[in-house]
Amino acid sequence: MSSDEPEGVRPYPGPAGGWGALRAVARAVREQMGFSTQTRALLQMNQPDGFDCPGCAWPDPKHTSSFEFCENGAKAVTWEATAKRVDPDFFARHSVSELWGWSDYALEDAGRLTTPLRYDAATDHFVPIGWDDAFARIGAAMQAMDHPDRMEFYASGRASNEAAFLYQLLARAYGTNNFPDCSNMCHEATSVGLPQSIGVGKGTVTLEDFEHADAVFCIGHNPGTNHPRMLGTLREVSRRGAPIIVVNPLRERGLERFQDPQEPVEMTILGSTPLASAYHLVRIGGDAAVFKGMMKALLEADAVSLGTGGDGLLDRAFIAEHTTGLEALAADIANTGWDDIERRSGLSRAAIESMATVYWQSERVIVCYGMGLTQHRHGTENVQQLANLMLLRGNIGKPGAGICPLRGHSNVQGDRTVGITEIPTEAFLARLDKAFGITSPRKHGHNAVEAVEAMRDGDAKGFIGLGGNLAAAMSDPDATFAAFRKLDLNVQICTKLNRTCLLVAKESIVLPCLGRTELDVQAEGPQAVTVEDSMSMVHASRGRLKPASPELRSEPSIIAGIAKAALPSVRVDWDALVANYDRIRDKIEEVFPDFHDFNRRVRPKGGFRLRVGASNREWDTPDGKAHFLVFSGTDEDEGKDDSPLTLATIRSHDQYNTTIYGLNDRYRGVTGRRDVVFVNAEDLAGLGLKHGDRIDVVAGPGRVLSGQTAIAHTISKGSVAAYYPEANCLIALGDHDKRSGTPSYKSTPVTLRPAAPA
Ligand SMILES: Nc1nc2c(c(=O)[nH]1)N[C@H]1C(S)=C(S)[C@@H](COP(=O)(O)OP(=O)(O)OC[C@H]3O[C@@H](n4cnc5c(=O)[nH]c(N)nc54)[C@H](O)[C@@H]3O)O[C@H]1N2
Ligand SMILES: Nc1nc2c(c(=O)[nH]1)N[C@H]1C(S)=C(S)[C@@H](COP(=O)(O)OP(=O)(O)OC[C@H]3O[C@@H](n4cnc5c(=O)[nH]c(N)nc54)[C@H](O)[C@@H]3O)O[C@H]1N2
Ligand SMILES: [Mo]
Repeated sequence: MSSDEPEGVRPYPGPAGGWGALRAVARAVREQMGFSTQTRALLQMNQPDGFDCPGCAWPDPKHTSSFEFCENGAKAVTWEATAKRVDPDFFARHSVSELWGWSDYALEDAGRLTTPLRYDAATDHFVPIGWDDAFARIGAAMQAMDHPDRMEFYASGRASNEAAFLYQLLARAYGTNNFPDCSNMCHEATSVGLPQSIGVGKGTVTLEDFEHADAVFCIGHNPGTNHPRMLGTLREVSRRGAPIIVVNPLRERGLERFQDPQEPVEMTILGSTPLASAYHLVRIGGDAAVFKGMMKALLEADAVSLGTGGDGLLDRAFIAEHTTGLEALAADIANTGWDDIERRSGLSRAAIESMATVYWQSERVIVCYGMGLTQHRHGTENVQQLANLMLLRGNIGKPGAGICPLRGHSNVQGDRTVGITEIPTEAFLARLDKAFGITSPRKHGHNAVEAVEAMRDGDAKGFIGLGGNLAAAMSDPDATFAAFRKLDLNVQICTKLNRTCLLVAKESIVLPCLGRTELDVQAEGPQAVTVEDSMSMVHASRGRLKPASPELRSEPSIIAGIAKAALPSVRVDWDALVANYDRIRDKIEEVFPDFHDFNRRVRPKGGFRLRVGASNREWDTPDGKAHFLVFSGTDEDEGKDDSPLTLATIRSHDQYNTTIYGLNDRYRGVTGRRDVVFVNAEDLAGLGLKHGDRIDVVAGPGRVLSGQTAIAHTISKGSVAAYYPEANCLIALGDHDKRSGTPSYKSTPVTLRPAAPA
């Protein structure tokens, strides 16, 4: 290590994966589980008869055991299957005020919850409470609300289809569509943007399409950390010689080189496979400019081809048969100047033309994308410009081509499919009402930002969290924490203690639930749940481990318990549904025709794929066509990127959203700390700062992240990155995509200044 490197900072020389990943798996098992007999059961992960990995939503059709090989899957699983416990004794020792001072890492690392808890304001401690008492208190508080819209029903994307379906039934039978959920902070721009373009808010590809793609574009996502099993797929693409083009402000090792731990030869000769064939360091917030630039280059090259007697480069037959709106799009692209495109994207015209050339020289193209596209003020339009680009050459609905949004939580897509949405359609509500003999409310409800605003303004008084940690995940902790503290009721259904549990209300109850890995036995025997991955594949998941405590209940059974207490007059046989989840699946099938024959089709290994119209060139839009949509200009952050520096919040290699597993970010060369900010070396020098300086990041009055260490990193000029959730204090609650409500976590204008002496 060179002597002037800051502590814990040293460039990482190796490929992604490799022995580093295997060592990390071993460490995760040792630190969380010791030498318990449970560890062998972990090898059931993603086995035909085992449980679905809670780590990410990347598909795994071969169902080969990836526990030993997927480092971050192993971290997710060992974190849940930990031998550590927070039991009544723990809560007797530590007051809530004391726990509030603990870090997010320490709170969750303390272990699994073992018993229902109620906050006792007189002593400032959580105290154990029986399940029936807990349900009765929640039911009474819900009944005391003067309107059903006073309640917010939050969900995080780990909940199974069965739990999510019962949860939306509970809320709608109660009388509200207030469903803030993690998706609102994640791929909402996809869920809102793509239906207008192509009639469905999901990805259009299957894993098999990657075997046939002539080129793959990876835009604004970091698979080495967040979707590690995808590296195996990209490796195959690269080995076939198909180009992989990356657009990302940071150089991410997981997009550059991969050593596959499942490949003995690669491992023993220390070889690795290069991934990206071209890596474009775009400016944060420059993607709309990149897409429009690629379309401009394509349209220009198309005109040249036609002018010289060629057939042109657009798929004209596809466009004529399947789309509308090309003229308006072409006019807008013609109006968008190269100088504007270059300035916003931070990339040269030549670089963008080179991407366009790969694009049109390839018959079949897949574009993958993540939070780098969606978490902007115009995230929705960003996604739509990407769809335009794909439609120009008919790259949707043919083998080897399509759009591939990298979903977040392992079942976030499934939760949406089975009704967790604040903007339900009439057709769905009508079927739900018929299936259960209820009358669902028609008024649309709150998304995540709106829910916190309603709590802040006193319009919402009760909150139930089906998993997740909304208070820590949302922007603007000052505003968000204050909003939670005003509640009458805060109920958290979770596996571990987190910050949202500690924001106590008049009545605060924590209900500990089974995790994905654990055996779930109900009145009629052991149960399986189902989940839907990023590619619309639905399959079963069965936990095998002994539950962390005999008192834990499953999410469906907890939801049923709340429902029975809160809604005594609603005539749903909750007990029968929970006794055998087949009955919940029968009801899902009744409400959602796409799940026809659900129980039979989900039994075989691998499950089945839900219909995605666009994959078959069936466009579920009002006029049955795919739409080219115009986004004027290139400013995807509305004036914000006129600021010299723009900050994106990102995930380290040792975290799962607000869950911090450890303090290393191996591929970015950071060890034992998270108080770092990645900056371009020229930008640092321009500010008179050096690599290793202590700095404050300032986003506006009262919005300061202080005492960070500046790291000179391979990041585009004008771009700065820091870790989420620490940097959430820089982002205002009102700063979000107006169309989808997605907070613009990836585009905060900031300035850097030397930190005040400690
Ligand atoms: N181990 C692990 N796995 C996870 C998660 C986790 O926290 N840990 N989280 C899960 C969830 S909920 C989600 S949503 C996904 C998140 O998966 P990703 O989308 O990969 O997550 P991020 O780390 O937020 O950011 C992704 C990338 O966007 C780039 N970026 C930032 N701004 C821009 C921009 O303006 N343009 C472009 N082109 N790129 C930009 C960053 O450099 C970074 O490489 O992963 C899921 N899987
Ligand atoms: N600045 C910034 N903020 C962001 C983002 C960003 O990129 N930058 N990303 C956003 C994104 S993409 C997302 S998805 C959100 C994530 O927001 P959330 O989904 O709300 O947060 P998580 O950190 O995933 O939730 C962790 C908690 O879930 C509970 N849990 C874990 N497993 C289970 C289970 O099986 N059942 C139940 N009931 N509970 C369980 C545990 O108690 C744990 O504390 O954050 C968003 N916030
Ligand atoms: Mo997410």
